[in-house]
This record gives sequence, C-alpha cells and structure tokens, in this order.
Amino acid sequence: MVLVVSEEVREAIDAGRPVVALESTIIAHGLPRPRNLRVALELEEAVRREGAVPATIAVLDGRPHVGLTGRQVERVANEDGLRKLGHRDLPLAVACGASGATTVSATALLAARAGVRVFATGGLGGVHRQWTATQDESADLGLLARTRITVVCAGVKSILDVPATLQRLETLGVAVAGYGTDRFPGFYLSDSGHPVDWRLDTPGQVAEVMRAQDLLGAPDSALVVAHPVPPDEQLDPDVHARVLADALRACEEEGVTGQAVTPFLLDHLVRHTDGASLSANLAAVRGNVRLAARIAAAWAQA
Ligand code: PSU
Ligand code: MN
Repeated sequence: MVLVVSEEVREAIDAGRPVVALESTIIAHGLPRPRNLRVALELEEAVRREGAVPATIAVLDGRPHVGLTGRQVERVANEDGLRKLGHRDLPLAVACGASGATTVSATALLAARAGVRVFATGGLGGVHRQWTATQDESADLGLLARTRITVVCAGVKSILDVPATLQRLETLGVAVAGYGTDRFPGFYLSDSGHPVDWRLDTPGQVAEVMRAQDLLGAPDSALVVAHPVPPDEQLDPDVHARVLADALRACEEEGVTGQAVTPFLLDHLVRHTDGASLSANLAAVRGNVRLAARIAAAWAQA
C-alpha cells in the first residue's frame, strides 16, 4: 500500500483507540520559522496529553506518511522548497518522489484512507474575496463534500469571503456546527459576524452526529466542528480589519495568485500585527487540537 502509517498510529487504529490527524501545511507554509517546529511538536504533545495519538500527515520522498517521527516533523518544518500539496497533487507527488506539506484537502483524504476519523486544523480554506475575478476557491471545500471526516477548525480563514464560503458549504452538503456557540467563528476572531444553524456542546454530542452520519448512509461528506478562539485570545477586531485590508491590497498589487495567496496573506498579518495574529492563530489551533482529541476519545467509545 502506498500509505505509510506509523506503527503507533496503526496500533491505535487497530485497537480502536483515539487518533487525531494533524495537517502539515500550517507548519511548513502557515507559520514562521523557527516557531513552526516548536508548534508542531507542541500540538502533538497536546493530543497525547488528552490521551489520543497524533497522526501528523505529510508526503516525504513520494511516500504519504500518516504519523511522523520527530525527525520527519523537523523536515516538514525546516526543509527549503517543500511543496504545498492539495489532494489533486498527491498522485503527482507520489509518482515524482516529491516531498510536500499537505493542506486540509490532502490531509483529510489521507487520514480517511488510513481510517482516522477526526482531524484538527486552524481554519479551513474557502472562497476568496475577489472570487468573481479569480475563481479562487480552496479545494478544501470540494474534498470535504466527498470525505467522511470530522474537522475541528476555528471556522474558515477570515482572509476569505466568509458568507460565500458558508454558502458553498451549504450547497456542497457539508454539515457545519458551532461548538459551544451559535455564531460561526472567524479564525483570528471569535465571531465572524455570521450565525450557524446548529450548535453542539459536548464531545459526546459530536460523536453522536458522526454515528448518525454513518447510520443514515448519508453521502460521504465531512462534519465541520467550528470551534471559536476564546474572546480574550482573539485578535483585536479593529486591528484585524485594518491589517487585513492592507494585506488584501498588497496581495493584489504584488500580483500574488494561486497557492501562494493564503500563505502571503497569513504572513502579512503576522508581520503587521506585531505577532498578535500569530498568537490568535496558535490559540485557535491549540484549542482545536485539544477538542479534537476529546472528540476522538468520545468517538472511540461510541
Ligand atoms: N489553517 C491555518 N493555517 C494554514 C492553513 C490552515 O491556521 O496555513 C492552510 C490549510 O492547509 C488549508 C490551506 O488547507 O491553508 C488553504 O490553502 P488554499 O487557500 O491555497 O487552498
Ligand atoms: Mn486557492
């Protein structure tokens, strides 16, 4: 089989113990060095503290790995020229022996193939502002419409057109629930300004929804658990609005397109908020990872 599942992850899956998939694009392309390596290891540790096994996912030398060694995490964090792989890139990377970090779409696909049901990330990709001109919609959405996985995230990245992304999730038939809130979170912000139709309040409730997905034989689509960053750890909404407007302008002026858009915008925010956007991003991811581990535990008991 082309997938390399680490021994620890394989044993946990076989024994029905909780496992949480973690993506690697956030490490390689979403966070600045050298902080990114510490964060990657810290997130794995947070999963373990909750009694679950972390399965960080990346492609190394043409082999898709589910569960990385410390050395492999280090490669993902520090290797120059590591690609950013969406799900469409996976066969190309495998055939060409390439290495790359996996986005939400590629991570969700590989996790599901390995039998991992719960996945934690920062914010989903989605419909970019300027969509009418660029047609830039993250492949995350289409893949989540076709993959049975539970993604814990702080909503979609606020650099995006949030209402358009919510509409696309509805059209594509992806289930979305707020965790402990009726408001759709805004990644760096606790509240995107948009409501969400469903609210879940415990890991056990999330596991029940997952079970119902299976029992109904519903199309193989995802469950998005939208978990807000705590209000006291969010980015100041005024700072957010101002710096994001600058970032979007810079992106257009510099002619950044395609895969480079999201890393460019995130990096611009980090550099122009004195790291405050980084703190909010990390707070969101940490919270999501902990919650995902609790959901995985409830799922393992279900
Ligand atoms: N969440 C973060 N930081 C990130 C990402 C998510 O906190 O960098 C990544 C994810 O891998 C997501 C990707 O799939 O950004 C979206 O990229 P694009 O818009 O090019 O599809
Ligand atoms: Mn894109």
